[in-house]
Amino acid sequence: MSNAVRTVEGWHSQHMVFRIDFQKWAQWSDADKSAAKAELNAYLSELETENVAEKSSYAFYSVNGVKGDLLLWILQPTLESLYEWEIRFRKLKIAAVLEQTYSYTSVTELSSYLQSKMDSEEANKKLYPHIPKDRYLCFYTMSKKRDAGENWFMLSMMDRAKMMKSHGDLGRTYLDVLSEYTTGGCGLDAWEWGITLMGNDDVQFKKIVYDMRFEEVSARYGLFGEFYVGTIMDEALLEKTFS
Ligand code: 76R
Repeated sequence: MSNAVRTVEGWHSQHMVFRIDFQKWAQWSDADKSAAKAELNAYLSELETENVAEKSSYAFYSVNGVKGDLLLWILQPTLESLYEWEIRFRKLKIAAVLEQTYSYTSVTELSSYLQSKMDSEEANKKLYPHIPKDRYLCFYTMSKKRDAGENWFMLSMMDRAKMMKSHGDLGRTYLDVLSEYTTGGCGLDAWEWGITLMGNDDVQFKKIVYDMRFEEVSARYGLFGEFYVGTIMDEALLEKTFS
């Protein structure tokens, strides 16, 4: 019998990070700036229309620090439609002042560590999420260790399930202050998973990630990529950013 964990996949997911060239933007005429902002807003409202109809979902946030300034997360039913939205964004006028600094391609995922919950309402919400408009977002990638003597993938299903149960139990204590979305990138991108946390108190991101470091599954087997954290790009922040 295979030792592999069964997974169920939902929507395709693309996290994209862009840096804004403010010097270049400052040289644009007011007319060009307005046209570019209007076109970006039209693009975002199309995403919002699909989101409201629950055909897909998305999130648009700022990014603090040197890794970029904007994070656009798009969830779509297929790889093809994901690509279409991606290139449409990159063809927007405003893209002339954006440099893409990161992307992560993955798929929303549920694993059979959840056994009984695989086709529940809760499972559907994870596979086809309606991304909330929370004030803050934190995104990062992770993989699990495959070292000699410490290889997650060589453990028995029972050992992994036990650790994942404990992981889930800790995770659930945070559900009143944040929501978490796991997307799987095995075979699609460099890291095995993308973790997106959303909430209205950014300090809770630090708390959950720190708490989880003491959980065996993260403490012993977790490997992490960069962390991207930022604030929702609502109309006011968009206006401030591109003023
Ligand atoms: O018993 C259960 O219900 C477990 C459900 C569950 C699974 C299967 C679960 C719950 N997670 C699962 C899988 Mn998770 N999760 C992370 C991180 O920073 C770190 O140390 C780890 C990053 C966070 C913060 C988090 C939060 N989870 C996974 C997987 C795939 C593992 C695999 O297949 O091997 C990864 C990589 C991962 C990582 N997890 C929860 C949370 C939270 C808040 C919960 C409970 C809430 C919920 O079910 O929505």
